[in-house]
Amino acid sequence: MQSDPVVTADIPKLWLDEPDALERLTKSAADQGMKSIAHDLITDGFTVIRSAVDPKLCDQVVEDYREYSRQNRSYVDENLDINGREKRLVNFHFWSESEMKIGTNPRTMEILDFLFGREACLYTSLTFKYGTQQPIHRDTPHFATWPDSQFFGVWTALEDVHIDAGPLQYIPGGHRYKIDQAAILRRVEAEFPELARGDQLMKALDIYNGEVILRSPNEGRPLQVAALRKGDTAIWHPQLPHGGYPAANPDLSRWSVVFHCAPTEVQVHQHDRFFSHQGDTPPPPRYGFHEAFGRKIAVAGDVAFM
Ligand SMILES: O=C(O)CCC(=O)C(=O)O
Repeated sequence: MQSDPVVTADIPKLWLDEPDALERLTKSAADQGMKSIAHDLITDGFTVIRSAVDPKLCDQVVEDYREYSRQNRSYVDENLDINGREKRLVNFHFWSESEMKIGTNPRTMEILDFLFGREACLYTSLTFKYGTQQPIHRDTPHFATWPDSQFFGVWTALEDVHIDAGPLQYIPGGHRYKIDQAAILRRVEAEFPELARGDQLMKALDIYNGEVILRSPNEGRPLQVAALRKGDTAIWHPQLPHGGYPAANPDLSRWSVVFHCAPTEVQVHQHDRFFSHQGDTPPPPRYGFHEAFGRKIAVAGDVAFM
């Protein structure tokens, strides 16, 4: 059964981003493991929880994906990238109970509750058979919230990641510099008044992404490649510049899943709102929830390749 959006006024800023975050952490009654994760996210914007997920659950997701492919052969074949490899599969947690179990992993969710200071939920997910080789980017334009940065990417390796398969890459500390997205949109509106609104917003996104690529190497510490093994979970801050390292052998699999997580009371919006919505009041809610394994799961799109 689907429930309505949960709307709460006056959610405070993410405490990890406050100037006194480290002080608050010292005073917190949280366990050492939780504190160490929060510390990493405050200082680096990235953390790894080793062996967070039972390897058998990881194997089962891969098996479920193979079964999904058998049952949807023509849809899979119609959705290959230019190199003939399967694209990213959105929201596979609605098809695979094992993937839903990974997304709602009790310890990970408890950590997210602590990081948000309120109950966390699942928004959407992406399942990867291959490395994405995605350029360095921030997630904020695609997962926009009011207040900002109420979001974490929560990525689990479903197999040991081979260095040649295009591991995750990120720029530690690169989550702190600011980009004024409203100013970018104003510039685009002034320079390209003839463009349709959707095209102006896409152009603003291109400019924003370009600025992240250009500035991140100078604003953060040296780029890191995450060496993750089956069952390890990484969590990153939405402003962290990250992506998929180029794959020396793009035919190697790199089974993995990323969950996009937010507080239940904060709705996640897309790049159109990110650039154009003004002020502190959030835009109207856009999705309700299912429930699974005691957690709220956003009803935000079906299982589909993208
Ligand atoms: O898995 C990867 O290679 C990159 C994932 C990523 O950048 C993302 O999901 O935002």
